[in-house]
Amino acid sequence: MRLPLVIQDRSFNKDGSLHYSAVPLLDATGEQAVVNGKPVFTSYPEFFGNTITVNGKVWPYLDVEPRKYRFRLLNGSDSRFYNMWLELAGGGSIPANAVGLIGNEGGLLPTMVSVARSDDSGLLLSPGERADLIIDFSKFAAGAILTVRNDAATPYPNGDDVASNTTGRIMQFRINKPLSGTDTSQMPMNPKAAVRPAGWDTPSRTATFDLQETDEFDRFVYSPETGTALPRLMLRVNGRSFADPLDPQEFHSLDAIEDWILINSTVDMHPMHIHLVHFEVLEKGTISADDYAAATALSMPTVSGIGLQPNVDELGRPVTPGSENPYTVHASELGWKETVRVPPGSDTGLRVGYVKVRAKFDRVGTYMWHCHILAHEEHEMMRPFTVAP
Ligand SMILES: [Cu+2]
Repeated sequence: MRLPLVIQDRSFNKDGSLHYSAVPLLDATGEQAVVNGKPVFTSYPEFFGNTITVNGKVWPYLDVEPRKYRFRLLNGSDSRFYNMWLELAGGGSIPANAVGLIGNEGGLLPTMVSVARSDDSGLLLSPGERADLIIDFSKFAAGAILTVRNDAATPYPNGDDVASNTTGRIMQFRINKPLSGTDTSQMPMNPKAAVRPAGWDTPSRTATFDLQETDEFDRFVYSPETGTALPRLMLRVNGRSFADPLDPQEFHSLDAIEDWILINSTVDMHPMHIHLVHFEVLEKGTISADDYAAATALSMPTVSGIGLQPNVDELGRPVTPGSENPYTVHASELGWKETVRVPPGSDTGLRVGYVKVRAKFDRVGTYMWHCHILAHEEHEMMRPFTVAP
């Protein structure tokens, strides 16, 4: 059995229609902006719904047989991350070999990753990320009920809003169907090693992109919470908005193999999605804020001489590669990726996060790359790049 599961958070109005928050957009004089005679509203730079839907249904359940099922998960939420795990009704532990991650966006993983439990190994999915997952329901008693839970903080990872009784529940599996035939399938322990193109170990160039959260000072939003007007948040890449001209780093020679370093000085984790290419995630870690400040300015085209330190957390402490710490590359990120979670800077400002990826740009054209928090993308955290002979 192979089933797609599209996970999204939604809010609803009393009549059942979808609710999406919007606030008046104010101009520099404090009056609501008007375009073509109509008052302008703007969205928040993040949206979090208060219910969870799977394939369009709120908190659904699936009746299953006591056999292996293969699921293709997509986090299709606007802004919400999920750290998912299974909870057995009535208590009891989940066997580590009952839940195996075998692939992500670009294909299969070199080694299956157990993502069974909340304590040390949930399945973390940011908006835009996909997971190829096998659950073996034969490891549980007939009649068992498994709830897919979530305990990711919102905004991730530094937000105060820890998943609640509502957003902490995603769906259920109820093992109450008879076995329709013998399950002869095996859990694939080593699904597929990456096959890298020729020249992979000698990239021709390193491009550096700085993810920024800045304020607009001629556009304001009214905040109902505080009763005050605040500058509208603008997210930029190297100081550029979506419609700004291409930076030399955003031109790629056809078939070039290049590294991209994505730097994150904000407190949010940004799931950056690059169109066209599948890439390999090489490093995650931090940069000291002093090195970063010395090498950058808001309008910088490139950064050089910065002290990258892989597998170092927001306080400069070493972290174990492959661990759950967001400042290292996790085993679930070892396949071909399309979206990579870029770790945040520290809230003390001592260090900023970074990730380094490698890709081959093998098709001519102009493509997009953007934060897959859709509200960030719509607040300008999106850029084009061009591949040409
Ligand atoms: Cu973002």
